[in-house]
Amino acid sequence: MNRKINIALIVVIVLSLTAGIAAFFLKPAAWADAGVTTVTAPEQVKAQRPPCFPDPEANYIKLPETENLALGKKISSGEYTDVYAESNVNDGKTDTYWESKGFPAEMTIDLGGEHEISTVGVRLNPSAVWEARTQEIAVQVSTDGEQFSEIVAATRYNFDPNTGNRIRIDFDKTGARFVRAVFTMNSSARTGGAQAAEIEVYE
Ligand SMILES: [Ca+2]
Repeated sequence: MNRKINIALIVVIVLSLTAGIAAFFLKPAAWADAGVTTVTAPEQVKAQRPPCFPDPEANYIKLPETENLALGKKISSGEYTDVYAESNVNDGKTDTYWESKGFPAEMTIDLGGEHEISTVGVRLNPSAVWEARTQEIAVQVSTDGEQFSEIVAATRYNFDPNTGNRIRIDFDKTGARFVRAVFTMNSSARTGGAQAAEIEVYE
């Protein structure tokens, strides 16, 4: 007798669960009648900033949105500090960086062919732990990799996390295959060399 009651209870429970699941999946229209609103989730691949929050990058120095010609290209430089090898300077990541051993420090990028270029950008990690600093940089260009001409004389640029820890060097459009950034000073007390997370070149 008890066994029959147990079976009957199990049947009732199973039927109730089945009905509940069916109602959940098959009757959204009934929910609407009950005051429930269904909202389709937007397509989203990263965290979105609600409009009421200020844009943390609003004051960042703008760099061109065109192709960065330096990305992944052949580069050459002198000695570097510790593990901060030159290959970090054009890997497309701001959390990897090149640090030279001493000054002057030259970083030469072979664009692989001649381009009409007009902007060089230098980035440090935008994180606030990379406090503001000044670096002195000149820009030289070449078409053959041997004869270089200076198109921007040594100038002191302020890197500041409030403006994205990046600087932009603009000059008259010039034909170049090789671009060389010459660093001659870094005000950061943490290093005796040049630092760059990325050096970028744009037409
Ligand atoms: Ca990098």
